[in-house]
Amino acid sequence: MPMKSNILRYDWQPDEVLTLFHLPFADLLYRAQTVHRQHFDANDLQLATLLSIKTGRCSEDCAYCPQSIRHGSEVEEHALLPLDQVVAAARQAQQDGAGRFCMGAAWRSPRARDIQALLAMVEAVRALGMETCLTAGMLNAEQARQLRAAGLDYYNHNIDTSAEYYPEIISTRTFQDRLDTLQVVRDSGLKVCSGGIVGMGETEQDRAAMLQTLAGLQPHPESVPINRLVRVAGTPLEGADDVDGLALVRTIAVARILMPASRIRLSAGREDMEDELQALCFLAGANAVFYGDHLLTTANASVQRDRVLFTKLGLKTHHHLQSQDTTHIAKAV
Ligand code: SAM
Ligand code: DTB
Ligand code: SF4
Repeated sequence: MPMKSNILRYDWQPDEVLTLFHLPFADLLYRAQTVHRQHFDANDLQLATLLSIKTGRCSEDCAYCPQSIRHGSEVEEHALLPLDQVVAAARQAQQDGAGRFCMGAAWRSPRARDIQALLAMVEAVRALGMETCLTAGMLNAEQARQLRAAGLDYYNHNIDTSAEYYPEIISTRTFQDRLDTLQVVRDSGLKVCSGGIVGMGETEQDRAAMLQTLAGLQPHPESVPINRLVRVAGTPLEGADDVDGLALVRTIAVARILMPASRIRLSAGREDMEDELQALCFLAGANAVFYGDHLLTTANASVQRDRVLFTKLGLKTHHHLQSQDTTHIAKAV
């Protein structure tokens, strides 16, 4: 395969993506590192802190998720948080060094009155000088437009897995519903954050197909979270098999090669990863993480531990405001 370094492609074919997955490990990492360094400072790590602004009692049946009302997981349920609590959490995240604040709500989609409250949260967090991200389920065009106008930078909406495997994981909505919301988000001028999960019993072919779908979006999602399944008691996937760490590294490397100018986020699952595995993920092209002691309902690698790790690896974690976004540079070449 020729090295098409600076050209962003949207037409990766399944056999090409699988060929990448099957490269010798050193060749795959070299290739991922090479494109990574063409588009980013390879020692730079973007930090985003998550807050669950509405927790539990979700009508959807996503097999991985402890917040579904259909599963027996125990989560600390709460309705939409008041504005002051959200702003206080954002301020704390900023003091801890996060540049982006991601608000997550356990909804199939927001209702009209929820949107008003969300707009106020976005405005207040943006006013702190942080980048804002929201994940709140399916959106219509008007909702996306309003959120954009309030200063929302990113909307997260994961495709989670391949189109083929999706019905095994979620029955209450379709893969096409996900793609439709991603299109609405893109059309509104919001930046797109979309990725998926490894460790749900999917095949390598499913991982390849998931990445191919993401890389077929034009433009590519600016952020691509790769989560390793957090197996939560009470969910149908609580007993899922372990994911081979090197298979996770390969998934990240292929994501980096397919979407060279996107932030690839090593997302859920870091709490029980050794430093060495995380370092390999960064070498493979991951250049963003969730930072903070909690994800949404589960624990993240602690801030204290992360600070030690980032120092050991010499990672630079200064704030990334919009002006430092390099996507436009990549597109211009
Ligand atoms: N309800 C909205 C939705 O589904 O789009 C937003 C919140 S939902 C919790 C956001 C994402 O978190 C999911 O799409 C999934 O990728 C990820 N996620 C949820 N539970 C997870 C788990 N146990 N392990 C890894 N990722 C998980
Ligand atoms: C993403 O891809 N992962 C985050 C964020 N986007 C919203 C969520 C991870 C959730 C892990 C399980 C939990 O804490 O509930
Ligand atoms: Fe609800 Fe989102 Fe969890 Fe699915 S992933 S059950 S939509 S909170």
